[in-house]
Amino acid sequence: MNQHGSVERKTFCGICEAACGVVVTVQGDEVLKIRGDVDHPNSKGFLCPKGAAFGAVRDDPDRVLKPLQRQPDGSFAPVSWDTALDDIGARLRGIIKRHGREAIGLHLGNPNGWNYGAFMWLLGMAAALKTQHLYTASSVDINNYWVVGELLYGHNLVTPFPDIAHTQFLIVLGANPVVTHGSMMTAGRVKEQMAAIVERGGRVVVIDPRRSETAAQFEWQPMRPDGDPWLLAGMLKTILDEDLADQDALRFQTRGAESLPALLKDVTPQRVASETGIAWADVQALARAFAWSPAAALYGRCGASLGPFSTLTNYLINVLNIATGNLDRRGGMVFGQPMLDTEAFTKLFKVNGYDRWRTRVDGIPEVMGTSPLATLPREIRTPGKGQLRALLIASGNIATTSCASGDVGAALDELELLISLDPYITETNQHAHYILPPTLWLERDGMPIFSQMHAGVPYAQWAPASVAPRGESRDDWWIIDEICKRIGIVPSASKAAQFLGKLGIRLSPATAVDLFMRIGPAGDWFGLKAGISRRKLFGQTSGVVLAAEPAVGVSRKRVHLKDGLIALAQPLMAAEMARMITRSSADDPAFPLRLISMRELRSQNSWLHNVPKLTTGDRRPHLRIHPDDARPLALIDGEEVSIRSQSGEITVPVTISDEVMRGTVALPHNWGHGGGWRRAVAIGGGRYNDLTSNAATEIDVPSGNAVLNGLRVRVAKRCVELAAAS
Ligand SMILES: Nc1nc2c(c(=O)[nH]1)N[C@H]1C(S)=C(S)[C@@H](COP(=O)(O)OP(=O)(O)OC[C@H]3O[C@@H](n4cnc5c(=O)[nH]c(N)nc54)[C@H](O)[C@@H]3O)O[C@H]1N2
Ligand SMILES: Nc1nc2c(c(=O)[nH]1)N[C@H]1C(S)=C(S)[C@@H](COP(=O)(O)OP(=O)(O)OC[C@H]3O[C@@H](n4cnc5c(=O)[nH]c(N)nc54)[C@H](O)[C@@H]3O)O[C@H]1N2
Ligand code: SF4
Ligand SMILES: [Mo]
Repeated sequence: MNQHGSVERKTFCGICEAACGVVVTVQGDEVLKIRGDVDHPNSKGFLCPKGAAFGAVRDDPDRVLKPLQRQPDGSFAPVSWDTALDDIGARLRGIIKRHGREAIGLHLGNPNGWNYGAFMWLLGMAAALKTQHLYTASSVDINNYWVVGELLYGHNLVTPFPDIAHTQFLIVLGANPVVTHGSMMTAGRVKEQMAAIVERGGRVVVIDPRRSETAAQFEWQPMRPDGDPWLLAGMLKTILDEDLADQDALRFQTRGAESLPALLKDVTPQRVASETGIAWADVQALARAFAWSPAAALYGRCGASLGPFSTLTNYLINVLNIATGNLDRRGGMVFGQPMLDTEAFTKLFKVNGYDRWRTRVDGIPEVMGTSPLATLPREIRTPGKGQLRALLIASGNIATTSCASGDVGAALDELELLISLDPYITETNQHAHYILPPTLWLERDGMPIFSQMHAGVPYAQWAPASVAPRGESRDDWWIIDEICKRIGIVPSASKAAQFLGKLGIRLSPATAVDLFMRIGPAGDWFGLKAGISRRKLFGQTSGVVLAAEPAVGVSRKRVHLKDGLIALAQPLMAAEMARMITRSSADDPAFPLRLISMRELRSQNSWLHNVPKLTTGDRRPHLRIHPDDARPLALIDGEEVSIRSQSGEITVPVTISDEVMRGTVALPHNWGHGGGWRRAVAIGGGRYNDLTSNAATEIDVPSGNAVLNGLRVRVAKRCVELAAAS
């Protein structure tokens, strides 16, 4: 404590996957300052504007600090925890009696990735309910990764990431790490690490329809939206045709490599060039450079993950890395080395898997026990056994962030009970019967359950809460536990926990994770080894380095399939390839442009839009359009335009700029707020996902992942569209 009575406490920022180490200056109940922690193994002192401004979220006058109950007139009134929880319990018991446990659903939004307690208790609650109505943000994001992990490596969570600290050639396919700080890779100071690749004589090539902040700093290769699987297929074809594959790697790491030429038999140079907008000679040159590099990594993210063939795209990304000998190589793609062995943990409780059952209404394969968000409105509306009647949403704003957001909002009103755990009244939970206030990451202990899986420097961190919770907020896991108590279930997939729970002994998530971590590869085995435990980590809150770099040469140990061999031959992927080849991708003259999403530095998906410091200037989402596309439409920079898709229409201001390719338009998503976050609502703006579709025919077939990019749209002056409509 210093002379002014303030103390410094270390933890990590719980906003995005970078999980930057932070030092929080606290005086009594107040957060005075948040700065980067130079001692953190990955972030080494880095902090972005969001982490630095987070104190304003904690102190936000619009923050929900008491349980809220919806009144008949639609307004919300504060009630006590007991009143809220008892009434929720009674209503859920009634629903179970009338419709069965399977009528209750759960949705896990993105911030659960930094909330291990909530994450475990929600999965545990779904397991105890034996409900198939488990939804997650992964189905508008990364379900295709989980499917490819299961198919190729035998476990959903095996998702290799680039070893950017050592690579000589990084291909960034549809990702913008300069703004997003990396996803499915926790590479601290990512911008500097990428710049260092070039400084040491290597290359960074960014393949993107937009000259993103990342593309602007490195080599930009423009490509048409949805060109990804075509580009990758063309590159793989080149590598196989020119005998550039690493046969030793294929023999040692894989089985089924002989199936690859047949997979590509209908991929022609002409089609690759027309689908990608990249000359065939350039595709070949890229493939050769990638294969010749001594250490290369092909990394794809949202731009490669939110298109109509996202599982196929992801499969091809993996195959290209494998076939060039870059998987499990220093400077290539590497396996994570987490503090908590999440692969073993999920395996033990049979969470991992694929297509063990299909969704009730649309018959879509489950992914890790979850159903896709695209199906949610139909699961609410379609009568019959298993119809979704009650939903608990934890940190999700799906009436904005899910595909066909307007339809989601409307469907939520048809539920018998909607409960939301969220610090704000959002456009989603304004439909709820109860809004329950959670603590925020500064106010609870933290271990980076998600980020630890893809850490460039494998590390362990577990830090106590930095500051006391505001108001009557409670940890998400506690809220879930209290609800479970009232319906007589123990939120766990573990039989032992179920048994103990019936005796009245309930573990906390901290105890459960600590137990499992201590008997894991990095654990202290209760004193038998020099490893980690929660108590030890609490004493070293900047985090402990587990290894200087991720191990390589471990693929046979890390692959969960027979003999540790990667299964390259995948009939499902051959079927997807055939579907792609036969699908016409000709432009629809009624919707001649392709819309893509855009993330911004001072935003995090649909939130942080109520923080004054992060919302200065004109924060309305502006549509970016190329001058050559704007001219025939007679658009004037800054004017309001209409964007129309097959599914909806929104109005936004336009910015004319050559940062997007001709034929592509880009729009920041997850704006257009409603509810009680007044500043966010006042900013206004069109809601991107009012243009997207949740039709079962408009999602990625194998994974159920939503299609949010490459959307066919037309843009027009407001008056022109209004005249056409009347
Ligand atoms: N500041 C900030 N950081 C964030 C977030 C945020 O909202 N703001 N969100 C977090 C979350 S949840 C995630 S998942 C990550 C996402 O991390 P990233 O994937 O790095 O983020 P995006 O901005 O979605 O990047 C996608 C890129 O793909 C391009 N693109 C669009 N369509 C296509 C296409 O068809 N093909 C190709 N090749 N490219 C395409 C876009 O122009 C964009 O530059 O970011 C996380 N970090
Ligand atoms: N068009 C388009 N749509 C997209 C995307 C895109 O690229 N384009 N990206 C998609 C992606 S990658 C993702 S991950 C999703 C994200 O979408 P969501 O999963 O809906 O996540 P967020 O918008 O990040 O936050 C959801 C809510 O969590 C609340 N919250 C924050 N911290 C806590 C906490 O500690 N506890 C609780 N209980 N609540 C908390 C916030 O107030 C906010 O209301 O959006 C997807 N939507
Ligand atoms: S990069 Fe992500 S984790 Fe780091 S400070 Fe910013 S929001 Fe927080
Ligand atoms: Mo995401």
